Amino acid sequence: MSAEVSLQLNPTLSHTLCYLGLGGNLGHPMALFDEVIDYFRAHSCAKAVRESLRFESAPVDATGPNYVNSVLELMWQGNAEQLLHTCMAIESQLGRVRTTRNAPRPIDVDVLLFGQETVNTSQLTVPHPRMHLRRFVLEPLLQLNPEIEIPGLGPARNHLPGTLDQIVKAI
Ligand code: PH2
Ligand code: MG
Ligand code: MG
Repeated sequence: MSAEVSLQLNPTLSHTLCYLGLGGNLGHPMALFDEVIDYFRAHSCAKAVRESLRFESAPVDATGPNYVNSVLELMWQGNAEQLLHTCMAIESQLGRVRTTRNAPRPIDVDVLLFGQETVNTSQLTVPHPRMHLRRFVLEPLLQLNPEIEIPGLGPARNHLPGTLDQIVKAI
């Protein structure tokens, strides 16, 4: 049996508690969020998938229609790069075409936290470098886990007061 096959069959390979940021401001983001959740619930490397409430907010550092945002919590069996590639795969499956940075998009799936690991590769930075500055991330994240820590930045809840000038509305 190849190493890859034996790894896939090993039920004890540990899972990591991860948080993903969902966002979208074109078309029907709510319907696409449902599809992202179905996709992760059906994925053999994911378990215990939970979504926060959804929030509407004005674009931050961007232009265009208001965004819908939420956070997904899941246990992921694999590494951070595999999770990133899975997020990118579902984004393109749902019709995301990358143009310019922060351009309006139907769906954005970002890796916010991968356990308490930090990742710095050309493709991926974890924790997400701006998550502690964005109320549309902190509100849903703290709803799922009020005690969550951001590696290097301490408890996420300590960063919320600095974002309260950003208006978010639960929908
Ligand atoms: N995403 C961005 C830029 N600005 N603003 C809001 N409100 N929500 C987002 O998801 C968002 C944003 C780039 O990913
Ligand atoms: Mg993204
Ligand atoms: Mg993003």
